[in-house]
Amino acid sequence: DDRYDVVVVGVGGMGSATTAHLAERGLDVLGLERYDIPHTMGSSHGITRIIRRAYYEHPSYIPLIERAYDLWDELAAETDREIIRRTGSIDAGPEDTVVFEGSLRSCEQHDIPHEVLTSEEVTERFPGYRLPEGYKALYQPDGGFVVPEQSIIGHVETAQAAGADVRARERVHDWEPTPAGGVRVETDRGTYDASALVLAAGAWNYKFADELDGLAVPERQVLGWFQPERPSTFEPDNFPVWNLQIPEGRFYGLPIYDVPGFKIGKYHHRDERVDPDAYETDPDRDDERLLREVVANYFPEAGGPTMRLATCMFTNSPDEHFILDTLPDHPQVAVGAGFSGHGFKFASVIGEILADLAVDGETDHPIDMFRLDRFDDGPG
Ligand code: PYC
Repeated sequence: DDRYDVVVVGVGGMGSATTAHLAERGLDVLGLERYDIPHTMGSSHGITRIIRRAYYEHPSYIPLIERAYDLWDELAAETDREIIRRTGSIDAGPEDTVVFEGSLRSCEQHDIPHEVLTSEEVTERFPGYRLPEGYKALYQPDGGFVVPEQSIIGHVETAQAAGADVRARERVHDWEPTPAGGVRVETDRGTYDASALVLAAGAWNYKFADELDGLAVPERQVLGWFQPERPSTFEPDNFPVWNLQIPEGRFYGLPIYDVPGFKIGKYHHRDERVDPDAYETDPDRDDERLLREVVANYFPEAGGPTMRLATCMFTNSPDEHFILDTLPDHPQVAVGAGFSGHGFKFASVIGEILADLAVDGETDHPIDMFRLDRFDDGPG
């Protein structure tokens, strides 16, 4: 049968969650992925992704992160997979910087348990850290990481168990609205009609909707894993995930998990806007040096041999807040885009929101801040 209630373009973090939510509501849903499920070509790989309630980006994310945590825990219980792991989180920097101050504000406004620690206190509790004197750190005990590959597999299993069709290695060429108010989707294997479409194609989303041109811009990123002197210091039970705002830029990192190395990355690594179909996916020595410098200065016991390097992409919106909406001229098309390097932790709830938008055109979740019309006067 080539007719569906909803077709979802992209079965990565967001698309797999959306497909699962739609299927569990009893809808006939088709999830289409041009690569493998899961794969390493986009923005849904890398083994660990930070999740944190200390949301320095904006307090408006807190209701969404609360729901995301519940949904991750449910998915882990239903699928018996390790999908989320709590390690605590540290958000630190000089006192008057956004990462620390914004995290503190979010925690205070929403009554989230937290502690403010000095650099020395951080090292006493978590010996892998060496923050400069005078820095402020917010510790939040529910922080940790989501395992992206496991979460995609878990969502796809859930979707399939509820009757969804999910297909890898099938590339969507284009879609068009139909006179009846639905959509027709053309792939390299067939044509499908559906009542609604969800664009969850990550870095490729702008190629499916002109409305996203300049609003969901892919950027090359690099991840590094380095071997610590004493691995136990950097294992999940002893080492909280972190975000740091330092003179070198804004960096993040995670404990050893699956790869025998401590993981680190820099936000907006080398400010390289890219075409997701044509960019350098192999990290080079300069990419590595940029990360190693920060390991040496702030996590000096973790600067051993390189264990792994990888690239991935952010897809940035102009204000670095998400884009969650239906297309203005096509209300049957829901879009999740522009997650700007901080979206994966929300994938479980984004799936619920995109399912709402695809079915009802609306959602009860508070997404006013994420609507497309905020850019009506241009991207800036
Ligand atoms: O949102 O904490 C985060 C994060 C870490 C790396 C990229 N984003």
